[in-house]
Amino acid sequence: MKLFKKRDIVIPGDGAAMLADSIARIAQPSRRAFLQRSLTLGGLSLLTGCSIGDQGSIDQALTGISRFNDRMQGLLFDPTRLAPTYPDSMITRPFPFNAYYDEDEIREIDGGDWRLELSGLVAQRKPWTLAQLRAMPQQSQITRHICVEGWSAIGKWGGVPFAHFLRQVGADLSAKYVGFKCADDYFTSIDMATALHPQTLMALTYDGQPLPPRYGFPMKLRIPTKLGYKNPKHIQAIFVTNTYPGGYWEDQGYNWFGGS
Ligand SMILES: Nc1nc2c(c(=O)[nH]1)N[C@H]1C(S)=C(S)[C@@H](COP(=O)(O)O)O[C@H]1N2
Ligand SMILES: [Mo]
Repeated sequence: MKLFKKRDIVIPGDGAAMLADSIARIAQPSRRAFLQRSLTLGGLSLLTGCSIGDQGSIDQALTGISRFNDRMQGLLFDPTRLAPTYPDSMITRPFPFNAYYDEDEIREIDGGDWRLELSGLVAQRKPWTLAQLRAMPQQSQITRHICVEGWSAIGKWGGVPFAHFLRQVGADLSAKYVGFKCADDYFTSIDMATALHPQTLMALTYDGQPLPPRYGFPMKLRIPTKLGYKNPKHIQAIFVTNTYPGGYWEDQGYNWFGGS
């Protein structure tokens, strides 16, 4: 495994455990048995061609396993299954801040100057202003955010259903990936099925107020079916592509799918 910056972080769930978990949830016994048979460690090393001789090939094999896990998780993803929602009384106050830097480095973005840029497999690439996004249909939900660093918290986000936005701009909905570039140089990407999930929001508000800088002003993606690092804050650009875009933490070993 590679060394991580700043903090010691464990790959979420570890690939095999996550797969075991997913397998356990599969209803059909025949399919479950097939996966169990094919997902022994030996099987995985055959799949990836891992020779346990040197660090480079182990890294490569682990990356291979993680890509394999991504594909399995993509296959197991149920686009209609909703993440749990909670009552107002369960909101975590104060909601935690987290980023790859400390609070004194939180980016202050001018909402008036800000433009959301679009690129890639999108028909209408005109940049969007904050006012234009605020004029679109909004939805609000109280969901749990789970960070791989070992904490979770319940919060309330409101904004534009991302599926609605992607349709509006004529995104190629058959493309594989949607990528995000953030004002703090963070970046990540998600699978199209998750982008179109009914609870995936372009969040403009937190707890009924415009998103504060700490939580990603002016806009973040709130994806309650995915782990914290797959929820980009301070989004500046969105692109649709069939070329694997990776992500800030994903490129350092975090599992790319990062969700359920
Ligand atoms: N732009 C940006 N987005 C980001 C991050 C970041 O460092 N920069 N960190 C991610 C991680 S690991 C977590 S847990 C959440 C934290 O969001 P919060 O500050 O609203 O709790 O943001 C995610 N999105
Ligand atoms: Mo996180």
